[in-house]
Amino acid sequence: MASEAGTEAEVDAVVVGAGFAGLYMLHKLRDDLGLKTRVLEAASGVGGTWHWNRFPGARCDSDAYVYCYSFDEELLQEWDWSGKYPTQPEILSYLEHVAERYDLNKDITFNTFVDAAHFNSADRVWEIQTRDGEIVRARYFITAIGHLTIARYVPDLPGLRSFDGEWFHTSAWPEGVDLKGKRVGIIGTGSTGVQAIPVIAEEAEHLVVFQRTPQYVVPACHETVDEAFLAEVKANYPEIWERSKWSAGGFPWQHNGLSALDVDDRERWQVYERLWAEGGQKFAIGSYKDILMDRRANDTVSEFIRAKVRELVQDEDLLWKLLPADHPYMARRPIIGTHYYETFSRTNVTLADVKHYPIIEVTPDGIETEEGHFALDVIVFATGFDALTGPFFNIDIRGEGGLSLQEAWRDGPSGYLGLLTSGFPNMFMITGPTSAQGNAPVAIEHHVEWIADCIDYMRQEGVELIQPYEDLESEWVQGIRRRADRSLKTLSDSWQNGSNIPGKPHMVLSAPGHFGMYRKTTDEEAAQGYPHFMKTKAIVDSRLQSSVSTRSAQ
Ligand code: NA7
Repeated sequence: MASEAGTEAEVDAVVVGAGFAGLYMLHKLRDDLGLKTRVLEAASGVGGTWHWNRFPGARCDSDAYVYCYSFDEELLQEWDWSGKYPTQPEILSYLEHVAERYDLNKDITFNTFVDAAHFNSADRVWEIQTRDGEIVRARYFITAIGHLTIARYVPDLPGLRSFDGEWFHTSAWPEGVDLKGKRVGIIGTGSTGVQAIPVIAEEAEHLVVFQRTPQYVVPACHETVDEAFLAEVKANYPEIWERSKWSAGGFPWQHNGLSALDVDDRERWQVYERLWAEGGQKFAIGSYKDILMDRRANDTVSEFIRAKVRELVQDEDLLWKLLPADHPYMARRPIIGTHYYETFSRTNVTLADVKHYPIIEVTPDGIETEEGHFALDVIVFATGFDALTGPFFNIDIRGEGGLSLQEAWRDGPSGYLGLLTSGFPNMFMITGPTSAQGNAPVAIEHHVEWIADCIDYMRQEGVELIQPYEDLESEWVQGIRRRADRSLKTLSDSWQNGSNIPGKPHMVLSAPGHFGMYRKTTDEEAAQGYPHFMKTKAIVDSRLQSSVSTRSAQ
């Protein structure tokens, strides 16, 4: 389907984005509810984050067997993952397979950037405008825009324009880049930098890593999949999903229910050793219940990782730079890596500590820091994203009375359950701000199914518009802030609390806590007929030309 400049089209629902979220949303709305649905996607193909993030070393860091859809047992049985953490091309192939299997591509318009989405109060529709000038009118406007990926952050470094070499962001990796024989600089050591650094070090003539904050990096222990394990998983999928969906983080495992402070040092150390040997994100959420909430409990695990770093890094100067000390483990999104610390011992790798010796400027032939000049042919920005709100603000979204979303969220994003926000009726958000996050496909499936059920309810009950009551939404957001303040999530600058972007309001952007509890809350909301939402029905009597909004008892 091609965009036609200056035309108008009417559908039931517009979904923006064709990643994990958009593909499943299209399938639900079109194939289960029978709605005329159109997906608009900026990229040339499906995949969302897995379309864009093509940097060397890109792979997911959730275990593959739960980093997929669960809604169709046949799909689960027919797809085989090659390893514990599949690479970007493999995940992209999976999503392409899904799009083909459910015949989704025919309702997706690719290469189409959405510039604006305005709510037309008179007609009670959203008017979604593409960069090509097409306007699509829809009753339901669903943002499946991801919370990272598209809103790339490149710091405004003086002199960048003067650089004679190539530079790019990791999520906009150009085709055909050859780093062989090049002097490469990479800025950033988040999940992306940690994945890219060991792989680029293998290829480049020399790699300079510009590190601002030393990270806690747990070994991924990536391996090709054990056939017997895969067979066991496939035989037990229903139970694995049940556990994952009601767990704290969307995985089939949980913490052991104990406080890290209730056991002796030896026992605790053994638990951490076992999880470290197993590797992966299980280390972060499979030990004690209070490592994210209690600083003293957290100290035990933070110190364990520091002890491991001391074992892995022999050189004193390197160790001093790499040892994470200025924030507790888990105050940021946990990172897993492969040969990360070991890479810094290579003779073709230099670690530049830009916390103590900040970058002064980019020069035509490299980067000047307070420590000295680093000559470079290529600069890679692994500097992250304007997370959660950035993808929304890329679109000129206007709700009731022309209110812009950017203005409404000036002091920080809002939303009730992270699924809808007041003043923007029928604008549904998948993994939007103030929702609970976790293993992404699990969160996405939940949000998609909740939204589809809500739209189904609206159609059955004759509800034309739905939006949260402002005061109840505000209570939800305050609750997030209170819970975030009690956790360790505010103790480090990161994209999770908005502090990675200059000028962005600081607040924890997602609902902290237990994903299964969040699911329970959202399910109850639906079962009770959406009591926290204002529902506007059409008046059948045309003489009244009006509407009825209802508020049920809370
Ligand atoms: P992150 O986790 O936001 O990491 C960005 C990195 O870039 C981080 O190490 C930053 O340093 C660094 N950074 C940002 N600006 C600068 C400047 N001006 N100078 C030096 N260093 C800078 O992004 P990722 O892409 O790695 O990961 C994002 C998520 O994607 C990840 O959590 C997964 O969910 C997938 P800092 O550490 O803040 O000092």
